Amino acid sequence: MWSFYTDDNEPPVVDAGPDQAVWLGMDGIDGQVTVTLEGYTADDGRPGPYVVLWTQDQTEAPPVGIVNADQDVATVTLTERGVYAFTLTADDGEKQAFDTVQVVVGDTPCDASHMSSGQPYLPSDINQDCIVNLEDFALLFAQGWLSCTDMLTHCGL
Ligand SMILES: [Ca+2]
Ligand SMILES: [Ca+2]
Repeated sequence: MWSFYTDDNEPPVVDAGPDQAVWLGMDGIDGQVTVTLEGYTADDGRPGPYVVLWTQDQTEAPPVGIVNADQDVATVTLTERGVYAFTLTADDGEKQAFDTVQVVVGDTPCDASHMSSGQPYLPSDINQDCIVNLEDFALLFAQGWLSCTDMLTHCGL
């Protein structure tokens, strides 16, 4: 007589949501930003109810508290610039699944944009505020205004 043990318990499904780029003051409160971690989990109900948990991954960013860390949708309030990572784990008691989301926090939208894209600033954007305008022009020329590098005639000055 043959007997088979079939393990038909499927592991949970976890989605930590899309990566986010935010900046301090984005909510209108100076020096902080509150981010919603839009997680999603599901399971086949076997072997029973499952539990979820948000945790913060260790990065260069400081540790923060996670509100509603045992629910799909949690929030974090961040007060320092940095690249944060959070992992959502679902555990049905037998099998686990997890997914990680990255949250970039910049000092300004411009800063956050460059932090998340990794793109360099335009060389002519001297003050790195994401726009090339007369302020950059003034900074560029103010640095060496009327200074002469001709040591022979001293530019006729
Ligand atoms: Ca399951
Ligand atoms: Ca500029």
